[in-house]
Amino acid sequence: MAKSGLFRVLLVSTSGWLLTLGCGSRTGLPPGHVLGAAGSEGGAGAPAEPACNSDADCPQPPPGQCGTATCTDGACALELGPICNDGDPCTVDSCTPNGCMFLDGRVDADGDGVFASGTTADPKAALGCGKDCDDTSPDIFPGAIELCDALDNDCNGVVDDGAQLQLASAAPTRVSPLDADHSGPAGLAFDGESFGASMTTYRSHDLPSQGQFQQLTARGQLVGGPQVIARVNADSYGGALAWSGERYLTAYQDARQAGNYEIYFDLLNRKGERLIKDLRVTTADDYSMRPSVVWTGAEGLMVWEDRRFEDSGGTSAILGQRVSLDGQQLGANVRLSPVGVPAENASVALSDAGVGVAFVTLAPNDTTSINFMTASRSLDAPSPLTNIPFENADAPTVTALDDEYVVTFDQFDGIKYGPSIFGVVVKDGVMGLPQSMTTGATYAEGNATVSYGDRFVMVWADTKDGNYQLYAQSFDKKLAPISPRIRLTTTKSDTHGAALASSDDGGLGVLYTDDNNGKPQTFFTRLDCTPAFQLK
Ligand SMILES: [Ca+2]
Ligand SMILES: [Ca+2]
Ligand SMILES: [Ca+2]
Ligand SMILES: [Ca+2]
Repeated sequence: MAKSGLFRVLLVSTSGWLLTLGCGSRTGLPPGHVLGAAGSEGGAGAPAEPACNSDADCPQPPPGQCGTATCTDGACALELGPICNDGDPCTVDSCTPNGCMFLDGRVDADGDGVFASGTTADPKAALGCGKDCDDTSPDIFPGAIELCDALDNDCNGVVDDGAQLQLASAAPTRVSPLDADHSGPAGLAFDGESFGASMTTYRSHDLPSQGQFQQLTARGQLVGGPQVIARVNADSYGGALAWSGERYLTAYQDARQAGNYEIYFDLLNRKGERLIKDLRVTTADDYSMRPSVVWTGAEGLMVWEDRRFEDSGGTSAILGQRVSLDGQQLGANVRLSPVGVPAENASVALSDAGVGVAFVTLAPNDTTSINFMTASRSLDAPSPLTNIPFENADAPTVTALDDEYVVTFDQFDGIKYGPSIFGVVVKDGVMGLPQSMTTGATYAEGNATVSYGDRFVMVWADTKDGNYQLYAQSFDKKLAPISPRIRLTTTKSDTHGAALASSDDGGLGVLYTDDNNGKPQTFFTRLDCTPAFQLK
C-alpha cells in the first residue's frame, strides 16, 4: 500500500470499531496513488467494516488537483493527476481524462461587446479580464457616450464628465404649506424616483415649530401634503436627510424633554411616513443640536453639537452616533472633537476612507475659526485637528472628493458677512491655502455643496446683483471654477439657506428660503444637466 505521509488514517474506538479515512491534505498532494484499506490497522478481534460502498464515499482530490477516487472491495483508492493551473486568472481551469483544460472565462453579460473585469465565476472581480466597469448595463463601457445619469458611462472614473448644469425652466415650487406663517429648509435627498425635502415650519407665533417632510417629483412638483415628523407639543425642527436605498434616515432636534433639546432619529418611507417610533439618541445635560446624517451603505452616521460637558467645566463638543437601518443605536454616543477645544456647528462628509468632519471653534476673544478632522466610518480612530488659519471663519461645509476633502466656509464677524465664500483643500492631513471662491459681492453667506467625485457644485447666496440671491457654480479639486456662475433666484426679497441633492438624471435639487417680505417660506428649484456630447 502506497501511503502518503500527509494522508492520515484516523482510527476511532467506540463501542465497536469505526474506521474513517480522514480528509486529504488541502494542498501539496503530489500526483500518485494512495490507498486506505479497511481493517488494515484494526485492533484485535473485531470484524472491520468496509471504508466505502461507492466511489463517492472516498476522499476526493484536493481543490485544484485532478484525480480519481475509487472504491474497490470496500477500500478507497485515490489516483492523483496533475494540478491544472495556467496562471491566467481569466480562464476556467478544469481536469479532463487526458489532463487539463483551460477555457476562456471572460464574460460579457450585458452584451455591449466589452468583457467584465472578472470571470463567469465573479464578473465584478477586479481581475483585469475586460474593461467594462459595469457589466450589468449596456449603456456603460469604455467609449460609451457620457449621459446625464449620475453614472460613469465611459468608464473613465468620472461621473457625467463634461456635462453642464443650467437652471430649469420651470418656476420654483413653494414647498412649505399655505398655512405656514414662516418656514425654512432643513434637508434634501433624492430617493431614485422623487425628492424628499425637510423643513422647519411655524404655523403661527403662538404654536411650536414643526419638522415637516414633503415629497416632490424629480421635476419638483409636490406629491401629497407635508408630513409632520415628530408629533410633540414642543418646538421641533426639520432634520438632515439621507436616503439608504430603501428608506430615509432623518436626524433632528426637539425640545420635548422639558425644553432641553435632544437629538432624535427617525426612518421614513418615500412619502415621509414614519417607520419607527422616534429614537432618542442623546440623554444629556443641556442642549444637543444641529445634527447631520449620512448613509454609509451599511449604517447611518449622525454628527451633532453637544453642550453636555459645559456644566462640569468642559466645552461644547461634536459627538457622533452610529444607527442601524432598523432604527437601533449601534454603540454609544462617541465624542469626536478633542477635550478642551470648544466645538460647534459641525459638517460631515463620507469618503471611501472614512468621514471628514469640520466644526467651528470660538476663541476667548470671540473670534471663530474652523477645525477639520477625520475618523473611520465606525467613528473611531479620530485624526489630530487641522486648524484652518482664517479669522471669523464660520458655517463650514465638508465635501469629499476622490482623494481629498474640501472645506468651504463663510466669513462672519458676529455682525456682518464677508464678501466671499472661501474654501480650502485638505489632503492626507495637509492643508492648502484658504482661498476666495466667489467674487463681486459685498456680502456672501450660506454655502452648500454636492460632490461629483472629481468636482463639486457649490450653491451660496450673495449680493452681487443687489440683494441676497442664490448662485451655483462648479469647481474642480483645486477650487478653480469650471463653469460660469449660474443665478438661481430672481426675487425682490432675499433668498438664502440652501440644501442640495443630486438626482439620477444628473440634475441638482435646491431647497432654499425666500424671505418673502419678512414671512420666509421654503422653496424648491432645480438645475438640469446637459451632457457633454450635446454641448459640442
Ligand atoms: Ca459588457
Ligand atoms: Ca457594460
Ligand atoms: Ca465618465
Ligand atoms: Ca453619466
